[in-house]
Amino acid sequence: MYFSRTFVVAATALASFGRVLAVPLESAAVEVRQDGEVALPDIDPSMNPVDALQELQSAVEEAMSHENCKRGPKKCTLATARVRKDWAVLTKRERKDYIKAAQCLRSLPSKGPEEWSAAQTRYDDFVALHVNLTMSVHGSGLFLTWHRAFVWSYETALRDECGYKGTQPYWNWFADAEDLTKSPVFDGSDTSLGGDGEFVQHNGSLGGARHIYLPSGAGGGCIKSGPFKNASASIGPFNPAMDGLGPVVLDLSDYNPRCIQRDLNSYAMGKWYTTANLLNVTIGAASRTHRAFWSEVQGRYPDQFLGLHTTGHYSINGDNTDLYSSPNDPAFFLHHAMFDRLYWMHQILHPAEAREVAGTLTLQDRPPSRNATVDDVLDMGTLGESHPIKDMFDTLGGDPLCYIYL
Ligand SMILES: [Cu+2]
Repeated sequence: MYFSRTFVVAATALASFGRVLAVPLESAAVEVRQDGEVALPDIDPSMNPVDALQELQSAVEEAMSHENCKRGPKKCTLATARVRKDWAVLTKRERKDYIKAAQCLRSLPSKGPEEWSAAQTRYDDFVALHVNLTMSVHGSGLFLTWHRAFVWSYETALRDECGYKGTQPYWNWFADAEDLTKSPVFDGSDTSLGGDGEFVQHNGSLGGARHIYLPSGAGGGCIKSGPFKNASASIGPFNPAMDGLGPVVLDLSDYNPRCIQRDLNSYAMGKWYTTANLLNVTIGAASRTHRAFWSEVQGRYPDQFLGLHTTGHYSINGDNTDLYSSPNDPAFFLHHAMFDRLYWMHQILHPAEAREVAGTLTLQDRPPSRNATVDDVLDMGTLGESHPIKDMFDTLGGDPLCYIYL
């Protein structure tokens, strides 16, 4: 269903009905009330995760259409918003344009501060800022919105600095839960972000702050095929969880040229990218409050639950298991766009929770710090404008965000 058509249908419905609106969909029904409360869709938990996600997307589009009717004239509208899409539905031409822009950013010189001398390229500036802020933008009240701003800045840099005309695509985890090597993102073709790493014998990874053992896949070494074959990094690693990845460096002045490593890990995909885990954080128990969502998507490591965010990192594995320098892998941004899509879905389905913040200013509140507030500024360094958290809640807010997911 195209968004614009949904919007027209919804606008007509809103004009002709009263306080409560019920809009029938093909397979799920979502009821939207004018007071901003969204009645959640009823989705069969035995459905496969790809179909369940599609049902959620339909419900989100319906809810967003109703919300859009109430907006006055705005800088950002559904007609002007960047539409972020699944990598799998992009044309070959669109994928190649994105790959070309990402490679362009990896060839432009760094604009970063001198003390981060390991950063050679403009792409490295993204890695360096992420490294520098790691302890405040993970497991904290900044986690969701900082990463939203980070992906927005990356998408904007691709456009403004590398002439990219498209939008930031996402990697649909759930479509690849059975075999990651067949994913259009990772199949190693010339329209992928490169394939698996070369096989290197190693003993798996210790994920979730070393609570969760993940067996090795068939890779472990440098990316062996596709546009990012043997792609290199200059920064890190600092704290990789894959066995054998290293040696580690100490800081951002430590220039460490090497290849990016991967070990595509279908074990993690199959175990955690399930319908139950998807529904839990979107319409289930862990979706009821922002805090519950924020907490659950980050995993419950001592319970052997990696969570939807970390699972993506450990499915790509290799350099992606390093909490600090994981953005070295260009697939980071497709993973984080999908994660941001999940947050976006949660916000639209739970509008009363959409502008809430949970957590403090430090990773799992270590060292103890005050609660984050909507006025805390999300530092983007040289990557783009820094905005307060409150500017990052509404992806159609227009200052600066203006995008949706399809
Ligand atoms: Cu991160």
